[in-house]
Amino acid sequence: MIKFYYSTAPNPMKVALCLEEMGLSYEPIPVDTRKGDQHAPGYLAINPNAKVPAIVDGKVTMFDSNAIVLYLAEKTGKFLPRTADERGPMLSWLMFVASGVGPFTGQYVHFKNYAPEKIAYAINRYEFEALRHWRIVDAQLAKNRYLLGDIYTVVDMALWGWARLVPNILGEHADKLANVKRLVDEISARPAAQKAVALKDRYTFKTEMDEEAKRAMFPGNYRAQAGA
Ligand SMILES: N[C@@H](CCC(=O)N[C@@H](CS)C(=O)NCC(=O)O)C(=O)O
Repeated sequence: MIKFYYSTAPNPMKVALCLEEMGLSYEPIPVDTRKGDQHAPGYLAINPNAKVPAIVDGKVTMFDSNAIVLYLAEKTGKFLPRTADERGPMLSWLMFVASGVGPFTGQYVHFKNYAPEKIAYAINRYEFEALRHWRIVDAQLAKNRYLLGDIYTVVDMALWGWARLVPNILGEHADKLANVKRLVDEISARPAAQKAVALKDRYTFKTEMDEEAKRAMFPGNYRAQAGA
């Protein structure tokens, strides 16, 4: 049984969707990042990056969501492209989600909602870059039902983690991303997605963004006090 270290945040949710879509049995283990569970020595031995998700599958220990989804697809042989020629584009889109869509959207959320000072330059840069990435995704989905064409793959699952939050994050800009919305609606209606979302009912994660949560999630803000 795969041990799945999760919260309900975007990166763990893409792995939850994959586990459910692939019919893999797993034990969900909550990591309450607003309480600082990600910094516990036992968890750092699994994920030295102190983030969620992570998995332990027998002798295999993994962190970083997009690496995990690719591992699960290759392990099961499911939700992969059909031909060797399609593997290249699959890697491009998966890495684009991993290194572009997710981080720029995440930084936009950070500077807009959580940064202790509202820095117009940072908010503008990350809003622009997040939107630019989502428009590229939307254009690809205007041409194709799924990111890789006519088949639903792990790349769509990786995108869904963030895509389901686009209306909350991008506000009125989301209205112009009709193809992203179409894909999210389709995936979210799948039984696997509903089971993934239902993970939120198994454990009550801390919601307050209080001092403890800020210290756990934004340790860089406390460098002077820590002497780091
Ligand atoms: N590149 C990592 C990023 C993981 C990540 O940033 N996870 C967030 C939740 S979406 C997290 O653990 N946040 C808590 C923290 O930063 O302390 C991945 O894709 O798994």
